Amino acid sequence: MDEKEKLIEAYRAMVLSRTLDKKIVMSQRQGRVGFYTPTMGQEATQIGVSMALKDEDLIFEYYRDVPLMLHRGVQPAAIIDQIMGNSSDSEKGRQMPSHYSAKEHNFMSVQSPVATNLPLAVGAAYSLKYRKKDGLVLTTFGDGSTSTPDFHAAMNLAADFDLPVVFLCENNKWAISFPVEKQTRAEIWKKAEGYGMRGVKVDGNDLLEMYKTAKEELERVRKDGKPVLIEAVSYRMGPHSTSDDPSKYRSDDVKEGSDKDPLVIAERKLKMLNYIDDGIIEGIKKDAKENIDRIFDEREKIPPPTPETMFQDIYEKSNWIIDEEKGEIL
Ligand SMILES: Cc1ncc(C[n+]2csc(CCOP(=O)(O)OP(=O)(O)O)c2C)c(N)n1
Ligand SMILES: [Mg+2]
Repeated sequence: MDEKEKLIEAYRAMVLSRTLDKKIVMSQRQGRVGFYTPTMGQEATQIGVSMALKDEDLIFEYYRDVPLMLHRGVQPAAIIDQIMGNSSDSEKGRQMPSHYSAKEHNFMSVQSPVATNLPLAVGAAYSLKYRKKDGLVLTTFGDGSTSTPDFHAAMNLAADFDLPVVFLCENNKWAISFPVEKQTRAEIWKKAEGYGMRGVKVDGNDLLEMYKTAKEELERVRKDGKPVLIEAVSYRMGPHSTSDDPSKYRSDDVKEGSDKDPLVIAERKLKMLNYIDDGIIEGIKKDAKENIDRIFDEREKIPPPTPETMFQDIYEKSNWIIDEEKGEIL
């Protein structure tokens, strides 16, 4: 795929995830979905990095990474199934919504305590190095997650052991209602130096900038096997979750369709390159809307997991304890 096709495909994934995001939020307001963590505003950050990944790479993502997952080939149906916790859900309805995984695309499962994915990513990178395997490990997290012991432990170990980890901080300026200015006195990318690691800051609202930086940085990690911290500055355009009301604590909203919207920035730049025009944009948006509406309606009809599934995946073979419990419940 040449660069032009790659960028158009990335733009298509941005539109798809924006469309899916809005559909899920709207459905939650209609009582059709329990809970969800919206991704609007972080599409360019995630897809720009995804464009620089290879199939063999391992990803320890966090709850806001739907655009990254969609761009890497996870189907919208799988995201909807997880949110609904239906019988097709990869987590069998046992996880909170927005706690995805996708084994076939090397996405590990999302954990609720923030930044706990970081030490796991470092462990996986150690394993890659020990077994002399190709590939790198990408781990993603928010600005607020840098205030955890896990961030420190993971950064230090990855640098000290020279491990191929890409730490992608998706700085969306907020940790629920807590602004990044109050979260830390230092710029996040600069913290890398304290661990003896390379750190870079990039405009996470700009797909082309994000891709350029990710390409350079990931190539470097593949070559020298050393970690990097990328701080991608974007903006959480929606609420923290569907249970949050940001009007209670902030007024500096970036409106959808405004100059700061990553989708608008991508459209402007891709038009300047003559890669897309208004007709193509309209077609991509129409296709996304039709597809997501159709898929959502289909997935909504899937029944919840049956009670039997509760007893699966506990032991390889059933035993008397499981059998006894089954007898009480089923
Ligand atoms: C260790 C831990 N502390 C607190 C929480 C509650 N919590 C859930 S999400 C969140 C905000 C995280 O903000 P950030 O890392 O910036 O990610 P964002 O949600 O903005 O993408 C908090 C405090 C948690 N899940 N885990
Ligand atoms: Mg944040």
